[in-house]
Amino acid sequence: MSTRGMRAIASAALLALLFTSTACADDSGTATGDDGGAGNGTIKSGLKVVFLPKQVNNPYFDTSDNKGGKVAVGEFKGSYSQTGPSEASPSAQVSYINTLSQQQTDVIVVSANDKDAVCGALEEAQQAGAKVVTYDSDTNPSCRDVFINQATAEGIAKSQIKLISEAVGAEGGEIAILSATANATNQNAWIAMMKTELAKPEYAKLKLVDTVYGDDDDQKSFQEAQGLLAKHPNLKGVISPTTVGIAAAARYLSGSAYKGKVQLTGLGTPNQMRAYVKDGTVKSFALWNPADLGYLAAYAGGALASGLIKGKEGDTFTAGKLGEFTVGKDGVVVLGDPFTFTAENIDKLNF
Ligand code: RAM
Repeated sequence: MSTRGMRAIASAALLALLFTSTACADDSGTATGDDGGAGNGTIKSGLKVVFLPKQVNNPYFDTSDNKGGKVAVGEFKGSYSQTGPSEASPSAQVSYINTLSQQQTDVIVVSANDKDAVCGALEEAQQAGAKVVTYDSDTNPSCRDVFINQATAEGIAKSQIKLISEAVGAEGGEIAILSATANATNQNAWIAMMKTELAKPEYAKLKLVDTVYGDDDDQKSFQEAQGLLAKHPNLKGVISPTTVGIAAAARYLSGSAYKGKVQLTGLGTPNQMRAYVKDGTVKSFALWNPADLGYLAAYAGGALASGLIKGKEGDTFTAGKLGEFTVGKDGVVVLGDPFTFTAENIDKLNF
């Protein structure tokens, strides 16, 4: 079978998987904490679980927290809430964490804007009895119990470079990155791996000429995209590995003379990107299911706070409809592989 045929089958299978879990997102399951090996108890009911995203006005986190985390916490009969800053700046989350410590929160689920800035506050929260789960963007491993990683940094980077290479075509040329905040743990890990990937012979014709930061702010990201095009007249493509950045860059390109000429890919939500795939600004982009990420993070927090796992390598726990997961090295649990969205599948997904 051709590589393309195999890829099509693999994509269809992944889409089916994504679909199934999205469709099930509102199912209310049993309060199971059946952990398949790390203890036989169930998750305690009544746990207070609070999600603290990078920022609260971001559709990506609305989905991960309010569509995923909330459902999971409901399943194990805890109390769910989301709180956080409206701007994704390095230290903006600290005062929220301090408040959560004082309120005797059982589980704090946090996506860190800066791996160091929130560490002291999280350690105090742990001393006050909270379990700390990072998701999406990690802190230093020493100040959390587990990190729920959406996909490996290597897997994300490989998919981003492959997508921009396919979009730009065989001639290659100059490319740039429009990232989130300069200190974001997740984007920085992905960018480092993208550079490793770009060093491979098959990508010799792609040249990374700039990396800029839109701070996960729509206006700043729009202006940074505009600035990149003004500064690099030969630019052939932009990778924006942030849902805020890619949507803003797509909006800029679609209203400019660069539409369809300068390629754009990155990590986006299908609902924010649909119009730009349909109008030809973007051929493809990637993401995981944010609802599943939040759902898994909540279950990990529930298992920690119930003493079912300690967050050590080899610990296993069951995350409701997603099944069993094993804690890996450094307390990391991986959700799965990134998924690619194109004109063919974008109408089938809604988040
Ligand atoms: C933005 C945030 C988030 C990242 C996604 C892809 O919403 O930066 O941390 O995971 O994009």
